[in-house]
Order: sequence, then C-alpha cells, then structure tokens
Amino acid sequence: MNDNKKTETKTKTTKAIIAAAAIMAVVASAAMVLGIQTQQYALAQTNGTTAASAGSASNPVMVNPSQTTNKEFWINTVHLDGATSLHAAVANPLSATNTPLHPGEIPPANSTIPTGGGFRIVLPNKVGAWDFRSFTFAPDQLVVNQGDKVTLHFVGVLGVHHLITVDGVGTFALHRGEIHTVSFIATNPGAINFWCSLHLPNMSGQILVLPKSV
Ligand SMILES: [Cu+2]
Repeated sequence: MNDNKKTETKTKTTKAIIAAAAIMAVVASAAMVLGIQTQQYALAQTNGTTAASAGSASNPVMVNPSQTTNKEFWINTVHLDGATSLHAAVANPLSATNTPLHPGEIPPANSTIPTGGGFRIVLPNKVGAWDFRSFTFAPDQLVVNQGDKVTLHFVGVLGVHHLITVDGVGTFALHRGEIHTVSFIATNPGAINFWCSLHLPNMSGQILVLPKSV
C-alpha cells in the first residue's frame, strides 16, 4: 500500500470513528431524554395524574407543572427490625429438611447510633435474642406541583405513638390504629419537611414542591 492509500484508509477509518461517535452521542442523548421522561412519568404517579391518562415507559405521560390537581397520600408509620440470636439455630431431629442455617450473631460491641429515639438496640435477652430497630415513614419522599391541594393521611401502623409535625401545617399525636389527616395548598415551590419528634433523626420525610412553569 502506498502512502496515499494509507492516508486515504486512515481518513476513512477516522471518518468511520467520528460517525460512530456521533451515532453513540445521539443514542446516549435519546436515552437521557427517555430517562428524564421516565423519571417525570414516575413523578406523575401521584393521585390525579394517573389512571386513564397513564402512559407506558415508551410513551410516558408528561408532568405539566402548570396544571394543579388534588394529591392524596397515605403515609404509614413503620419500624424495621433486625432480630437475631446469639445462638446458632438448632436442628429439629424429627425433620429431615430442617437444617439450621443461621449461625449465632454477636451484636455490635461499640455501636454508636444517633440519639433522638429513632434507633434502638435491645441487647440479648435471656434466650440470647437481640434486636436493632429503625423508625421511618413509608413513603417518606413525595412530589407535588406548586398549587396542588395536598392531603396527607398519616396511618399509625407500628410504634405505640408518634408526635408528628408537618412544617408550616401543624403538630399532632398519632397512636397505633389511628389515622390523622392534614390538607394544605402547596403554595410555594421548594421542600416541606415532616418528622416525628419522638423518633429522630430517621423518622422524617420531605414533600418536594415543583415550581409552576412560567
Ligand atoms: Cu415516631
């Protein structure tokens, strides 16, 4: 191959690489758009913007921040418990399938959990069982549009009682088996925090208010 041919081949190869890079860039930006649309579709999964108007991943429904609706959420009080025993499980000799798989587990010796009541470690009791508990709200992250009428139903599922504040709205006690409802207009864009003052810092959540488009 002479030098001219080499240069031509090199140029062709370079052009092919540039073309491939351009195609990849287009595919990448299309994927980004699709990703954003999917995210917006996810954001639209609140009451009032779904049902009949719901789209699919390939044909998502877009959020229209200028369109205000009623948004209603059910927020459960939850605690997650990691319970285990110091002692390894014991096989039941009467069962061929009951082979103990769970070994004994030592609780963390120097665990430093935040104060505030949201976490609790119960050291091993007389049968060697111990428990680590973490309080939370489910769900704890909500998205609404500016101007929406927001209704929050707090449902007392786990925990004897809670003392819940929705910033700018009010504070109330919630016992197990009760449902307490608050409603307000999300007038300003930004974040509205809510928390339980008996189970901090982890029993807290946030309502993100998206700004109206101009
Ligand atoms: Cu609480």
